[in-house]
Amino acid sequence: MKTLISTIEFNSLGDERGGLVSLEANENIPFSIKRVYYIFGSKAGIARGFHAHKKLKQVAIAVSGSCRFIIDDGQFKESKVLSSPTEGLLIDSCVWREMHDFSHDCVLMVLASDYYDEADYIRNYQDFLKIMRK
Ligand code: T46
Repeated sequence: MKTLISTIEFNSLGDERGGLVSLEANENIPFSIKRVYYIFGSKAGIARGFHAHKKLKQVAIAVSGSCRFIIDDGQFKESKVLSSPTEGLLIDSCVWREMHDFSHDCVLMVLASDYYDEADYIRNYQDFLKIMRK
């Protein structure tokens, strides 16, 4: 069965001093990284996302705390809790994503394959379904 959740386990290079993870474009991140952003200080009960991207690929990592992603390809939906700085969620193009259940200490770091471009977003779910059913 097709799974929508694809994760990457990063090597922890930590030692007795603490943890360390190294992220390298086209090595343990499967694209050239053009942008990094992070989401933090999320208020209790808020949800984010609710869009898809036409071309953008991303890897999301909860470097602190936790949150829950819903990934939806227009046919199926799957949920994934991110709660480890050594685990990345690969978010492919053309999937609807939602983020829920942010812990107060969540820092969600996202590595993106391209620069910010509002024209790459599909922010209306009905438009997303139309595109996916073509
Ligand atoms: C995604 C999920 C996981 C920028 O100006 N530059 C940026 O690089 C980003 C990411 C956002 N923005 C602006 C656009 C909006 O005016 O910041 C504002 C908040 O962005 P948005 O409402 O799209 O944030 P989220 O948390 O709903 O979605 C974000 C990313 O936008 C999106 O690509 O896949 O995180």
